[in-house]
Amino acid sequence: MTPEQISNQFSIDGTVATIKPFGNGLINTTYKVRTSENDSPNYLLQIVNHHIFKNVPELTRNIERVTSHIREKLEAQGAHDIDRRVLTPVKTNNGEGFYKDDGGNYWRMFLFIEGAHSYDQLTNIKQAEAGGRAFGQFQKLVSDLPGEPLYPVIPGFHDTEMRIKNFNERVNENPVGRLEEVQQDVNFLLERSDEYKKIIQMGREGKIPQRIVHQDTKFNNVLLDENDEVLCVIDLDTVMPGYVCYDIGDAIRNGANTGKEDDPNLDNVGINMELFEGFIKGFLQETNGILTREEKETLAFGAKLLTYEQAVRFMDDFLDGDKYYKTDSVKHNLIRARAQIKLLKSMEENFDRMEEIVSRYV
Ligand code: ADP
Ligand code: GN1
Ligand code: MG
Repeated sequence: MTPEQISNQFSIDGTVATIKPFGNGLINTTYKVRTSENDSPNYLLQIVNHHIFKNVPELTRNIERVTSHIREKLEAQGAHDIDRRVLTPVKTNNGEGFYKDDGGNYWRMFLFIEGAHSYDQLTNIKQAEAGGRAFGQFQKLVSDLPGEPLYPVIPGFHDTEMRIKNFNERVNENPVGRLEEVQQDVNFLLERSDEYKKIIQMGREGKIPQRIVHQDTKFNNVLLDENDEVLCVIDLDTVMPGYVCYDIGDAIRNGANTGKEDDPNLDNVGINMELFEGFIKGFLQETNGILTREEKETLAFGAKLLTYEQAVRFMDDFLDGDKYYKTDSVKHNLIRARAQIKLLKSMEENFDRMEEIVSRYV
């Protein structure tokens, strides 16, 4: 079926005019659906990657619960422009949250949020503060979600112990014969494995609480308005119970890098301390009152942890023959992994300053 036929399975206003690929996500496939009438909204159509998100009905239910809870809270606060402040899922003509086509693909739709910008890279400190605030606000909005815990869509998503165990297995198996050329990088990562099990261990010992967190806090998952003020956060597939340092940590990993996530020139890559400070400031502006002392002590470490984990994940996928992430070239995952290793080294060198900055905002 064509994307146009799929769109007509959903309960949309107006008639479909054009459908074009949209955005730079690494996991799902996204299209913008324009309608021909001026007074009809546009839509965002996605194929959910069901190899990664194995239970799409439960995933859909999580997103419905989270978005309707946020909407209710915004309404109760008398917020304006609510359709731009939270994602609005669109149902199928049969009232379902997704449409499964003959080929086994799962499609879903949201209202397209107009006038919104999402950037792959930040250009200034104001954006870093906005990014920090966006994920801080999100944590506050979902902190009182009623009902049973959210479904663990990807069990152990940021479970560093599990990631390291899987990585060790991959290294031992060396399934596509790529280990030799990356042995040094692999050693670098494995030497650090004990250090980065700390958060999981603290959680197990009850030193830090589990909360509902976003877990995929790339800057292009934040929508900003024309003045770079926060509209909302999107890409809610991984919203699950986890630890607070995952969100601010991944936001810094992705956003406070002087280079790109997949920068082939490692000289470009490093931690930008001004942007780091912006993220911390914005995040703590929103969350200072709800986080425990122990949680606040994990924030700077979270940036290192998520960078370490991302290096492990990209390298793991490289060793596995590129099965998880979309790639543009044979070495793309290796380039990504090396850029993350370089970023981690830079964070290790600057860690005392990072901790000192956090202590100024708590
Ligand atoms: P992926 O999981 O592949 O990253 P996303 O849900 O993040 O997919 O969507 C990809 C991109 O599409 C986002 O980075 C953002 O630019 C844009 N986008 C997603 N949802 C919306 C929306 N409802 N309105 C406007 N733009 C959106
Ligand atoms: C994926 O979907 P996207 O592009 O926002 C990945 C994240 C990684 C990120 C690295 C479900 O995010 O965990 O940090 O790529 N999402 C999933 O760019 O694995
Ligand atoms: Mg995304």
